Amino acid sequence: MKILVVLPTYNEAENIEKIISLIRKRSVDILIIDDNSNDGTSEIIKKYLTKDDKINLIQRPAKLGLGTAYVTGFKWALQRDYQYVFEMDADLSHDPSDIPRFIGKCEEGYDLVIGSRYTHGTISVVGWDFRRLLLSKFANKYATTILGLSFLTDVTSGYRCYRRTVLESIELDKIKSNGYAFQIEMVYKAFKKGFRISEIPIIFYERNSGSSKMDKKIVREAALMVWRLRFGG
Ligand SMILES: Nc1nc2c(ncn2[C@@H]2O[C@H](COP(=O)(O)OP(=O)(O)OP(=O)(O)O)[C@@H](O)[C@H]2O)c(=O)[nH]1
Ligand SMILES: [Mg+2]
Repeated sequence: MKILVVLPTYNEAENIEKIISLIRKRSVDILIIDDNSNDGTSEIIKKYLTKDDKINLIQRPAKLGLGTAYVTGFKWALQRDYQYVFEMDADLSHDPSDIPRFIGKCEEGYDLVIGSRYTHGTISVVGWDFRRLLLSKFANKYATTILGLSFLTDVTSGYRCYRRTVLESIELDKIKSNGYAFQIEMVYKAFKKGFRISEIPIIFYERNSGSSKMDKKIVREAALMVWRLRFGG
């Protein structure tokens, strides 16, 4: 079974070695999409490229956003024979030892499995203040209610596993959003196409090192995008 983790990076020099080694322990391939990080991230990655042919790198000329990074990675995966494609953050917020549980859930017959921080009414986030938690919980409630996805608890989660057929069916060039909105848009499109979607519980650890790329613009984009998706704009 061929599995790929797409790992977008922007200034993750402090985290990249650790995350690469944790993922490779799981014997899955990695594709890193680095957006011209200026902290030496790509130089570190290049050391691995010569040693391990399961690690791949696409370098883009500038910070072009998370959404287009994933679309680039998905297309790369589809040109090859990967059956499952993961999204994962490079800042150690997502634990690669969860990978087998995602695959197990897919094997039960699900096409998209989301790693949720909020299953069964619990909150498994380490390191967020109350404001950030509230924003995330509210964003999820808002999006799932408007889009008819109330059977899901975490549609903004960036830790997930797609069966190949999902990525083949979604018109990746038509994806409009980039930040959190990208995660919501992908689940909604998979749902609209009739794919089976499920969640597994994960623990999310807020980054210890490096800097956040979250900002108000990303939140605004998500709030508006939900309505565009709902009314097909
Ligand atoms: N290639 C690429 N990667 C990005 C871009 N923006 C963010 N990333 C990466 O996407 C992942 C998630 O970004 P984060 O900055 O952690 O965003 P977040 O998780 O919403 O916010 P934090 O609270 O800071 O963790 C990380 O691996 C980033 O390095 C981008 O424009 N291009
Ligand atoms: Mg993060």
